Amino acid sequence: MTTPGNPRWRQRPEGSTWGDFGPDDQLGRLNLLTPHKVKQGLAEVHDGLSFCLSLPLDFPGEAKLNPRRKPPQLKPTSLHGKPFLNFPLRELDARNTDVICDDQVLMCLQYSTQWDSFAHVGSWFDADGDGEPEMVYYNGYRAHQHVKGPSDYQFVGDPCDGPSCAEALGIENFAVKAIQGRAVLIDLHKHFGDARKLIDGATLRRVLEADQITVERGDMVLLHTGFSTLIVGMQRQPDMDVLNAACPALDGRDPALLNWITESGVVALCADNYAVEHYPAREQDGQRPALPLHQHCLFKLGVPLGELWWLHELALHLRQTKRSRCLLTAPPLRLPGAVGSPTTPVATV
Ligand code: UVW
Repeated sequence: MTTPGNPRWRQRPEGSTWGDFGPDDQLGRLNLLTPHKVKQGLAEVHDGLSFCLSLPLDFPGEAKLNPRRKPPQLKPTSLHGKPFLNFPLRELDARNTDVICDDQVLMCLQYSTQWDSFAHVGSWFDADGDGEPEMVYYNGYRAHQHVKGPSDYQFVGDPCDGPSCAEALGIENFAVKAIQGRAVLIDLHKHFGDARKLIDGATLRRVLEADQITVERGDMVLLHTGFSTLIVGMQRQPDMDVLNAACPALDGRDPALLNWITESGVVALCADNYAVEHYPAREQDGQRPALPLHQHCLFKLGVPLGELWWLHELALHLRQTKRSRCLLTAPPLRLPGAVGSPTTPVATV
């Protein structure tokens, strides 16, 4: 589709929402979290019970799920070579009675329970209509111009180290929006158990029908697959032979599934598994995204993805009470320029 007038793009990817929420939009479907949707979420609070939907952030353990992502490392802050942990303040003034602890963390922002921002996955696409594709992200924001890193892989031979910053589409935009509204839990684990099963559009529709679940425009979706429950049982020593063949995962190569995401008006997809979608995706010849559901959600539609959430207890409760909806409150860190973030989501029922 060609739409003149946007400073960043003249044509947008087929099936995308670029420009629909405004020329400079950076929130995508989060725009659908209106006061009405927050009130709908609040109307789901019957029992006053709250559920923490985060794993301990040092799970899954080791660097096996993704070798780039290492477990968090905590250590004290220090001054003049003195670590401030169990630090008696009388070291500074003999009259002080206080004892101080103060720490810092080195952490991969997408190691554990997390949100992907729209700067997490972009694509080669001819946004300016000159016949040549360029590296762009949601709503035409550009690699290097808006999403900045230390290396330009087109021109620099050797990648180099250095800082990065998403000057547009950073995760802080989601934090300011606050991410609160109604969520619907789809219990795939209840239907398919611990074995890997690719969930295509037809299968998803059958589950929704069997469980009498309706996803309405502006709802967030929680996908309970059982994957995080296995991870917790592995006690920070993930067994990849088991995990690679475990639990249901969305089939990002299925056009009917992608079409359901488009048509349903879902605001965010949050799963208790590694990538929401089955990864690596099913083989497909020719040029194609390696992460087709990420491309559809993060690049085209502006649908945030939540990964490695802890849904076990919430799913059990909803199963017992024959419900599927809750109030979900899940802001990421307000960390300017980051492309992903840990989150401690809370479901209230
Ligand atoms: C993959 O890397 C497969 O997914 P993500 O980066 O979103 O965790």
